[in-house]
Order: sequence, then C-alpha cells, then structure tokens
Amino acid sequence: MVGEEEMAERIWSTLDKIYLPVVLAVAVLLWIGIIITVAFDVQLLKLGGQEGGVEGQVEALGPPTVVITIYGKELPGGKFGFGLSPDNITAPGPTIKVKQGDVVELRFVNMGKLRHGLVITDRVSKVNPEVLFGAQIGSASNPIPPGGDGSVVFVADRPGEFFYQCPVSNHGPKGMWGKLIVEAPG
Ligand SMILES: [Cu+2]
Repeated sequence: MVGEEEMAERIWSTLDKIYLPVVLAVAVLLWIGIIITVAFDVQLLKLGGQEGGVEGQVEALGPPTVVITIYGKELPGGKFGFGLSPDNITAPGPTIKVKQGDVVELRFVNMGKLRHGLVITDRVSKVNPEVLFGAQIGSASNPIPPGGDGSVVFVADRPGEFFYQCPVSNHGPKGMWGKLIVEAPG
C-alpha cells in the first residue's frame, strides 16, 4: 500500500518533471501562432490593392458604382504625372469627382519606366502619405512595377476635397497627384 503522503510526493515530482517541457511547448506553439498570424496579415495587405484583392473587396462592399482607371508615368523635365487616358498624362493629374456613398473601383496602370502607385490622402506628401478610405494601390516600399497595374475598391463615405498621389518618395510633389472631390448628395 502506498501512503497518502508518498502518493502526494509522487504526483508533485511527476508534475515537476513535466512542468518545464509543457511550459516550453506552450510558449513555442504561441510563437508559431503569432508568426503565422503576422505573415498571413502581411500577405493579405500585399494582396489588397493589387491583382487578386478586388474580388474580396467587391464581396465586402458591393458592386462598384463607379470605375475609374488612372494611368501614370514619368514626364519630361523630371516631372511625374497621372491621366485618365494613356496619351493624356499631366502633372498634376486631372480632378476626379465621385458622389458620397459611391463604391469606387479605382484602377491604376503604370505606363512608366519606374515603379509607381496610387493612394488617396488628404494632402500631397513627399513621403508616406496617410491613406484614406483604405484606398491604396501599391506602397512606397512595394509599388506597382513598370507595365503593371492594380486595383482597389473603396466606399467614398464622406464628402470633401481629397487628393490621389503616388506613394513613392518625392513622386507626389513632382506632379504625381490630382484632386479627388467627393460630392455630398443634394
Ligand atoms: Cu510614382
């Protein structure tokens, strides 16, 4: 017969032996979980605003009520520009108007020899423009390559005067921007 005290001692010594490995295993699993989550989110961010991301956005926001294609490239004299057709690209680009509540599908086509992108923001910035409406096609660190294109779908849910610009450093102030007016109903 095993005494109660001896039994308790055995249980404690067993717990002692498995305690450390269990804690280590849980810690390792947590880390793997965190790494997978971060990697997956980064992947999703990369997809959003580029080919492949639009279907999910349309599913979430509904079918677009407006589709706008903007072309961009370098211009003579160290300028950069945008336009609504490939043969009319200007610095700055044209003013675009949508109505509040529009589900806008924005498409950007890079006609240039450098990498470019397009984001909507509240002011033209030299670097890292703040993105509004989640409307971002390419980023400063991961722009759209020459000849490439990307799309984003967003809801113009508040009226006002905004800007679209290339997020690549210095491209905005060199002319790669235009106004986006979101008109209130009425
Ligand atoms: Cu650019």
